[in-house]
Amino acid sequence: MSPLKNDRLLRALLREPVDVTPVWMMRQAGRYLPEYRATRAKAGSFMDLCKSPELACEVTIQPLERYPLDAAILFSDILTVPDAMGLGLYFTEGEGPKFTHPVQSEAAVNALGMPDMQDDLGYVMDAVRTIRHELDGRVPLIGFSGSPWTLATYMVEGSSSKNFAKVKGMMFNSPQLMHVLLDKVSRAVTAYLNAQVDAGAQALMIFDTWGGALTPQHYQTFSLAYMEQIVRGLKREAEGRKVPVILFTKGGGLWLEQMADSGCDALGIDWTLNLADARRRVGDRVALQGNLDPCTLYASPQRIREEVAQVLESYGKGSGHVFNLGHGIHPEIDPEHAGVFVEAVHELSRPYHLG
Ligand code: 1CP
Repeated sequence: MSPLKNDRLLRALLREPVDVTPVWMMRQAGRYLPEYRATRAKAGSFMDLCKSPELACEVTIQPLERYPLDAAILFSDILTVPDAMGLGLYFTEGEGPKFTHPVQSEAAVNALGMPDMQDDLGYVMDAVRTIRHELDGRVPLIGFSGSPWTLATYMVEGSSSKNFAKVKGMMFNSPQLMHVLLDKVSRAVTAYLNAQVDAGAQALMIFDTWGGALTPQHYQTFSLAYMEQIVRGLKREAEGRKVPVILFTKGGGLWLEQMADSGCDALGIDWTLNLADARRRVGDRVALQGNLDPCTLYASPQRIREEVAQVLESYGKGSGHVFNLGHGIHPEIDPEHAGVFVEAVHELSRPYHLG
C-alpha cells in the first residue's frame, strides 16, 4: 500500500503537530454535488450505489477532486449493518430509510443473526479496498458505523423517527430485551469496523446521531456503554500506524467528559458547543473534531470565512483539532461555498500551528 502523502488528519486526531488544521466534511459525498447526483442516477438507487464498489469509490473521490480535503470517508451508510442482519433496508423517494422487517418483539430480537462480514457485507470491504487503491496515498480513508443505540432506533422504529416512541417504549418497558438487542448490534459493529480496518480503513468514526435524544442516565446505559464495548474490541493499529477512533454523539455536549473517557481518540462536536469550553473540559485526553454550523454555508463567502476564523480562534493554538461541520452538509448548499469553507480552514489556520 502506498505511503500517505498527507497524514494531517491522523496526526491531528492523535494530537501530533501539523502545519495547518486538517478539514473534511460530514456527508462530503452527497446530493449537493451535481456529479454525485449523476453517479447516483447511473447506479439506479442509493443501495445500488452502496453495493457497487466502483461507483461507491467514484462518489467517495468526487469531493476530493473539487476541494483540498484532508480525508476521504467511505461512501456507504450506517444502515448496511441492520440490512445485513436481515431487516431488509430500502429507501423511498423523499422519505428516507425503511426496513421491511423491523425488530419489535422479543422473538424478533432473539432471531437476529450475526452478519457475515464476507457474505453479507463483502461489498463494503470491496469498496474500502477499491477506494484505498484509487486514493493511492493522497489522504487517509475514514471507515465508519452507526452507534448501537442509533442503529437500534431505526431497527425498532422501522424508519426515521421524530420522538422514538417504539424504541423508547422498548427501553422503558423491556430494558433487558433492549440490552440483548444492543449487545448483538455492538458485536456486529465491532466485527464490521475491524473488517473495514483489515480492508484498509485508516481511521474510524462512530456516528451516534440520536444519542442526544436520551436522558443523561439512559445515554450512559444504552448508548455510551455500548460504544465503549466497541472501542475496547477494535483493532487500533494497522500498516504500522495507529488507527484513531472518533466518537460523535450529536447533541451530546453535556456528556463530553464521559465520552472522553470512553477510550476513543477524538470526539466529534456539534455546533451547540464552544470549542474553547469543550477543549477545557476534555483537556489532553482526546482531540476534537468540528464544529461549524452547517447552515453557515448558506451565507456569503465573506461570512463563511469569518465564521471559520471564529471556530479556529475558539479552539486556539496547537494540534488536536480536525475542522469539520457540526453535522452533515445540506443537499441545497452551493458547492462553491463548500470550497470557500475548506480553503479558509487551511489559509486561516496556519498561524495556530507556528512554534
Ligand atoms: O438520496 C441519496 O442519495 C441518499 C442520501 C444519503 C447519503 C448521501 C443517505 C441515506 N446516506 C448517505 C451517505 C452516508 N450516510 C454517508 C457517506 C459518507 C459521507 O460522505 O459522509 C455517511 C457517513 C452516512 C451516515 C448516516 N446515515 C448517518 C449518521 C450520520 C448523520 O448524518 O447523522 C445516519 C443517521 C444515516 C441514516 C440515513 N441514510 C440516508 C439518510 C437520508 C439517512 C438519515 C435519515 C434520518 O434523518 O433519519
